[in-house]
Amino acid sequence: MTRHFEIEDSFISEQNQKSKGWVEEDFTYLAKRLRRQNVEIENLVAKAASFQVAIPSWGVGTGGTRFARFPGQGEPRDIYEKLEDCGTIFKLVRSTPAVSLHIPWDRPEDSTRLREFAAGRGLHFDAMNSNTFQDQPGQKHSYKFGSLTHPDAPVRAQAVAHNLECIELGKALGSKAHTVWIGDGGNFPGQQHFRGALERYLESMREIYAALPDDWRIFIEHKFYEPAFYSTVINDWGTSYHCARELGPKAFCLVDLGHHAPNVNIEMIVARLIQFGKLAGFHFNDSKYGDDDLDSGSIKPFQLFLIFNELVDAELKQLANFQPAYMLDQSHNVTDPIESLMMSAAELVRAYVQAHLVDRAALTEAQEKCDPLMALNILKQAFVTDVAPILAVARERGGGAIDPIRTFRESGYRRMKSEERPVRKGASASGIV
Ligand code: RM4
Ligand code: MN
Ligand code: MN
Repeated sequence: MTRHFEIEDSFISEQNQKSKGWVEEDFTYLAKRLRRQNVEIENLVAKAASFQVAIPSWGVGTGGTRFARFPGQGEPRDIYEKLEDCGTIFKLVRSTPAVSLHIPWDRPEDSTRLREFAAGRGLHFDAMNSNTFQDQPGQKHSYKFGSLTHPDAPVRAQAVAHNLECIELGKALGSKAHTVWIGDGGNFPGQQHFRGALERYLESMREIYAALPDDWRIFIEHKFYEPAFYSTVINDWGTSYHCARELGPKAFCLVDLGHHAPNVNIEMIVARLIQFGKLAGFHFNDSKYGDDDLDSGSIKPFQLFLIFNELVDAELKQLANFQPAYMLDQSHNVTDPIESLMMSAAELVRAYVQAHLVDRAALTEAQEKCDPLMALNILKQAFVTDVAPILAVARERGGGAIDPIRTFRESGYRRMKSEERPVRKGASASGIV
């Protein structure tokens, strides 16, 4: 294979030299400030360095809406090129060593080769994702009226078989989890028998669950609407929780931030799932109206912080069954996907570090003394602390970029890729449309 352009480590450290001055100054100042609060900055740097979030293979391609897709220059054309981009993100931000695959969008022809290709870039594979919300060329039965919950047994069997294939592929790739999101639901009142559809879901999922290796987990992803506009079979966390309990100890509930009605208290859903030992993890994104798949932290950063506040509280208390899997699930329609993913990963680390800044003893005291103003104040103090120097130092010490976006732009990566990756005739990038 011809050698493809990569951002060299030496280039990253050259770029870092340019920012070293302000980082050191700001870091020293922040260390002093935090010491006044009895917080040791090095502990927060260690937390920042430990945070990991998976990149979805489909996220590095340009997304689109149901109206149009505006392809970017030099976007990846196959899974190997997608992994190249994931490797670049990892190199610059250091918090994204895992990739989550969507099947069949990114079905590998040769799993061993793909695994080696990924490992060569320091990457491994996180949860698998099945797709029974679209018909694939040559597929026998259509999912137009459902997949795992379809009234016809052969359609359900086909959807189950697809999920089993995902697990098989995942085993070969070293994955340890399988995420199931279905588009099943109804567009009109009366279209579906609500209880019947959920019964069929459980029946199908039991077959999939039975095929899980012992050390795997299965993640149920709920969504309140879309593509079905009247009702969805797995519409909310309550339904998801019921199903996870019915299935057994390897089944957990996954929270995609965009899958709730506007204004829903998502941090509370997170707390409930943690309390019940059934939180699978997250698909991070942000939204204003629905499943907008906007960049994490771009619309409601305080909500993101409050979610991490729950996560960090559980982490510090070392709660049972608390092992959240993190993935970004975004559609980059008007930005460079690499830049969006880098910035989003940093937003998550920011919220995580800020949540570690919450004075938990003081918060408990305010709660016990029924002092809402002080409780809010404690959270706000953590939320408004600018932890940017901590994130920059954690990245730099790990060999990443102090300023990932600027370093990426200066490297000319996208320009080089647009030469290496001329548009293939008739090819359309698969992914969220
Ligand atoms: C869905 C859901 C799934 C994702 C698809 C592409 O809305 O978020 O997780 O795989 O979109
Ligand atoms: Mn999702
Ligand atoms: Mn979604």
